[in-house]
Order: sequence, then C-alpha cells, then structure tokens
Amino acid sequence: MKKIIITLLLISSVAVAFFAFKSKKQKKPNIVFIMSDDHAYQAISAYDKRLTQTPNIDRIANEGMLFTNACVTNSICAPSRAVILTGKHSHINGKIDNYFPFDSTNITFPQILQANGYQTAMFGKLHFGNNPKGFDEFQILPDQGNYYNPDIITKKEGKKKLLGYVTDIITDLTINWLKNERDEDKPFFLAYLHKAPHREWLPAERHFKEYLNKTFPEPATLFDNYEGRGRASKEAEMNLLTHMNWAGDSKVFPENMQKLGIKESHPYDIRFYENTVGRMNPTQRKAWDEAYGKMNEEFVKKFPSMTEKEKMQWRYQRYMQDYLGCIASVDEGVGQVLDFLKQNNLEENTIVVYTSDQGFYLGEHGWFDKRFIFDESFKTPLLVKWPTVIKPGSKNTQMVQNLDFAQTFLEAAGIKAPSDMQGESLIPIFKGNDKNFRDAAYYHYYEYPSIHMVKRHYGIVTEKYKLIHFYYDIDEWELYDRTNDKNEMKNVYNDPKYAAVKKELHQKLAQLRIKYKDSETLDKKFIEKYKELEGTGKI
Ligand code: SGN
Ligand code: CA
Repeated sequence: MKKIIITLLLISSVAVAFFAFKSKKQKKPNIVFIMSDDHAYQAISAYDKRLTQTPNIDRIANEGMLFTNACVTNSICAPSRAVILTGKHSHINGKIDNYFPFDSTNITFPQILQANGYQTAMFGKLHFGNNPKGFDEFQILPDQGNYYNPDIITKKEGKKKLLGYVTDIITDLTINWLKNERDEDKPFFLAYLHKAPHREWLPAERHFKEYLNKTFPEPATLFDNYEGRGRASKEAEMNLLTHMNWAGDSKVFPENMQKLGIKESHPYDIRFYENTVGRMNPTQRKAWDEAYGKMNEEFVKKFPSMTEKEKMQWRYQRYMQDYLGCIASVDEGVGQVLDFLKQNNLEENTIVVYTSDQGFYLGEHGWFDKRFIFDESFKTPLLVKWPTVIKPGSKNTQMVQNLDFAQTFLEAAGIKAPSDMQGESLIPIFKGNDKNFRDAAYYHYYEYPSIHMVKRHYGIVTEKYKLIHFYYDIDEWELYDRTNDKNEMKNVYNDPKYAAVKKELHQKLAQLRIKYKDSETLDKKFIEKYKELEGTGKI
C-alpha cells in the first residue's frame, strides 16, 4: 500500500512539474510584427481622420497603445529593416542604403528568439538582397516585389509566381501558417510584412471604384516653394508635379501621354507602367482598363486647359486615390489576422505591433517619398497591443525608435539582449512607466546621389528642436523650432535668438555621435564604398 501511495505521489509530482514547466514555457508571449511599406501615420485614422478610415489597424490602438512620436533612425526601406532586426544603427549594422546587400554576419533578434525556443516565420517584403536568417519558415518578395501576380521566394521550394493581389497573398500566407504550421507547444514570432502602400500604388480591383471616385483634403503645404530652407529641400526630387511619373505613378495611359504631348518625367516611366500593369491577367487588366480608362477619358478632356496649379491638385488627388486604395486592403488583411488570433484563443498572450518601415509624404511640402529627417518621413506609425500588459486605449508621446524593437521583443521573451544593441526596451513604457526614456533621437541618412536626390544628412531631434547637418556636396546646418514651426518651414540656424539653443544642441549631437559610435571617419568610409555603385546603373 505504502509503495503504491509513494508511486502515485511521485507520478503526480512529476505531472505537476511537467505541466508547470509547460505552462511556464507557454507564458512567453507570441509576437505578431506587422509592418507595411511607406505607410504614413497621416493615413491611419487612429492618428488622423482627415484622409481615410483604418478601423482594423485602429483596433490595435483601441486595445493597446498609440505612440505619437515613434520615429526611425534612417528613413528608407532596407536600412530601417536592418535596424529593426539588429537593434543597431545603420552605421554599425552596415546596411546604410537600399543598394548593398545586408551583411548576414549580423546577429538579428529572430535568430536569438529561435535559439531560445521560439518558432519563427516571415511573410512579405524584406528587401535585403538575401534571405533572412533565424526563420523556420519564410516566403518573401524578391527585392521590391510586384502588386499583381507577384513572384515569391520560398524557403522550401525556391522561387515561384503566385496569382492574385500582393496584399491578399501575404495575408493568406500568414493566416495559413498560423492555421496549419504553428507548433502549439512553442511561442512564436511572426513577421507579416506588406509591400503596400509602396510606390507605384496599385490598389486591389475591389477598391478601384470606391477610391477613384473620392476627393481628399489638400495639405496646407502642398504648394510649398521651399523658401526659408536650405539647398537640400530645394534640390530634392520628390515633387508631385515635377517628379512623379505620369504613367507609372498617376496612371495616365501611355497612348494618352502621346496624344497630349506629355513628356516622360523619368526616362523609364512608360516602361515602369508596362512592367507593373503588364503583370495583370486578362480579367484583372479588363477591370483596370475600365476603371482607369474612365479617369483617363476625363483627364484627356481637361488637360489642355489645366493651369500648373490645377495639374498639381489633380496629381495630388490621383496619388491619394491609389495610395489610400492600397491601404484599404492592408487594413482588411490586418483585420483578418486580428480576428484569427481572437477566434483561436491566441489573443491574450500575443503582442501585436503595427508599424511602417518609415513615414511618408502625402503631399506635405509638395512631396511624396521619405528620406528626410523632417517629421512626415522621420516619424512612423506605431500601435502595440498586449492585453495582459498594456492598458487599452493608452497613448505615449516618447520618441521611441525602430531601433528599440529588438531589445523590446527579447525582454518580452525573457531573454537578455546582447550588450552591443543600441536601442532601449519599450517594456517599461508598455507597463505605464515612461520616465527616463531617451530625450533625444539620433538620425543619419546616406543614400545620395540617388533617386529623389535627398542629400546625406545626420541630426538630433529633441522634443523642441531639430538640428541637422547636410553634407557630402554641401555643408549646411539647419535648425527647426518644433514648437513654433510645426510644419518645419523656417530654418532658424542663423537667427541670433537661437544661439544658446544651437550651442547646446551641437554639444548634444556630438555626444550622441560618440554614444552611438558614429563619426566623420565612418561618413567618409561609406562615401568611398558608395563609389563602387557609380557607373553600375544602380544609382
Ligand atoms: C523605388 C521607388 C522610389 C523609392 C525607392 C525606395 N521608385 O526606387 O520612389 O524611393 O524605391 O523605396 S519606383 O518607381 O521604382 O517605385 S523603399 O521603400 O524601398 O526604400
Ligand atoms: Ca519603405
């Protein structure tokens, strides 16, 4: 009898220990990292209701936290992704621009999560020039990817072509993985990475009609003439009227351009258009030709009598119709993923992040694209929910950066981050304590000379000011007063009233350069390396 009781006791204690271990293991949160490409915060209704409604993305803020000053360290695609994955500034991880492939000897946080028992998967756009390390499964778009019938690089079967609309495809791959490939005994890290709403802004067929018939409010600075700022703003090639492509971007049919005598804004404009719209199958193409044909017909009638101002206004509306049309599909996809988590009991222990690789200009300063340290491109959307930790409906104003994700996710998973990561964990902020967070953000952009011609610059951003140094073929400093000049229209660097502020910011900037190990020597090294691209046709 005694023996039986002891055996039973032993069995039950082993069972208790096993289940305790298992549930302890399961307590590690899952992480769903959703990132779109070039999604401006101005186009998320949780931030700004003027342009569009994004009810599903907004759910993340309603059930979690909205970050109103989230920002990037280098406002361009692949470099931002490299900063996110490594937790290190561009000059340290080496991915300073979109051209050179990512140095895969860098250690990324998914590799660390995977080594610590996480199941990891990535679907969508990476844009690294090589495959991601640390993923049990991935299906990624080659380079920038295509909107219609995209090619996809798969871990298991190499490259293949998929039929359909890219945003829906990425959502389907993501949900399919959650449904069929998830290991229920492991926590997971899932990267769900949209191509949309990246240029050339092709919406899904189901959104043509609605968005082509919409009119959007113009930004106050649409007709900016860049007075009051230095050469960098004046020489950038991001203007809606002068630098957007008529066919590829505004979707004027090539035959109509010929008819109206419109010159290509870019030597490859028509070729771009034919390469992208040309990927559609006959059904998709028919729907496209009908919807955009109607728009073209009206344009052909109007164009000869349009003033330059009216052309700018027309291009702005065209841009917003397509850009926001793309976001409609992203929002629907996010809704599907959130619903799946809810319906499958995965909601409570899952961190859901929605962000973009950087901000984007939606006609502010007459611009599209990004790259600058100025607010619309420097700031990026960030919405995070984590039901057991973050209070629903909360807002945070700290200058959190894409640099911070790696350490945040590692801490959430109970893993000590490598000491050479350069961000700050956001876990205290999630828990409601945002004291002692960074009071200044460091920024450095490199890709010049290149498309859009935004000059190389680095700078410091504090709550009140922005100090910027444009260099390479120029040596200009700019200073902005963020409180009194919200649209960043006036460089006050040489205004004597700001002498003391200027001095203090110069000191702080020098300290930040030391703290993050950036230097003039590195600036020169990257300029030298960039010379390898000259004459390759890449820049
Ligand atoms: C393409 C776009 C540019 C854009 C870069 C980088 N032109 O070259 O407008 O700035 O990508 O974007 S396109 O006509 O080819 O679309 S990024 O998001 O990948 O950094
Ligand atoms: Ca981007």
